[in-house]
Amino acid sequence: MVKKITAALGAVLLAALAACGEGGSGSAGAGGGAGGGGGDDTITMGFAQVGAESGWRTANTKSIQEAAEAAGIELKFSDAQQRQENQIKAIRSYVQQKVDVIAFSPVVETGWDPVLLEAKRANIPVILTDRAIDSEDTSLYKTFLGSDFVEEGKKAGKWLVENTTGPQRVVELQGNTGAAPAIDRKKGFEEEIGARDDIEIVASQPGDFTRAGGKQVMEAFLRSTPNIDVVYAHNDDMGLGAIEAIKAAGKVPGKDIKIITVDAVKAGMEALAKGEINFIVECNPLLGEQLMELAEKVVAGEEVPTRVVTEEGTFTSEQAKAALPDRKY
Ligand code: GYE
Repeated sequence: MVKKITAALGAVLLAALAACGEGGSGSAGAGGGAGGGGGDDTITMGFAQVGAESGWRTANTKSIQEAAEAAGIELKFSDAQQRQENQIKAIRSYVQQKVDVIAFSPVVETGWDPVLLEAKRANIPVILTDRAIDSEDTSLYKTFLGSDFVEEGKKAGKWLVENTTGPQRVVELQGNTGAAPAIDRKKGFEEEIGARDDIEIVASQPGDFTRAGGKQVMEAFLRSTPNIDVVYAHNDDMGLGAIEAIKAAGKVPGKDIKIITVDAVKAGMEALAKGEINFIVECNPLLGEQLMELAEKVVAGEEVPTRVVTEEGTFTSEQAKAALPDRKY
């Protein structure tokens, strides 16, 4: 019974997609029929993911895979293990396979022009999700769906400015070097703490957005940098790694050393509820549904906004306790 309903729903979706395709001029790629037996109008998307470095990324991947399935879009998925050369290879192979649309989350901001030019020449539209690229040629992609990372950094800095008094010595755990969220979260934070001349970033190093990276860098900071008051971590995972290092050094996270992070994934929210993290800026990984909607439009040759910003908030410890029971990731 359930199977039948699912099949019927699938058929309706396919019919709807077919109807969309008819009027439009843009079924550019010849990806139709590539496996899946979905008929000629099934959209095929090649998605080049950054990796599986964090809780955020895991939730993001799941969201994309589930949304593709729900929309009847055939997804070709690759994991670049945080290496740009792997992402470039994946994109190039999607061009060769003549997918209908390519989406990716660029691990770093620069160095994409040549491979995106190949996609453009093959008439395959590209959608950036989550992270932006730094290129003068905005014709290389149709739209960018994701958060405003400068804004996130500002929210983190503002909390520190408004919720502490007296000198604050901050250590910063950055995301991977050259990534949009690492660059922008640093920038936004620095802008806000500029309001107080007694807040100072005394050390700043990349921890690659991983728990192990955050722990390792924090251990080094604790050895080399005296009197640390605050950790600003560009994501929850690095903050969680820092908690381990702080405890191992005999200090109390959230009390002896305050911790501010970005993301608000479940493990981060649990640490916030316990008071081990003091403040989290939300970054929403559930981009799948919006991405599939954009993909359908772009493939049909419809206009889409060049920038779609995700809406998000912030959490204190009390707010984390209230939000946790309904948290999906
Ligand atoms: O904050 C971090 C992940 O690009 C927004 O990447 C994403 C960031 C996220 O590894 O946890």
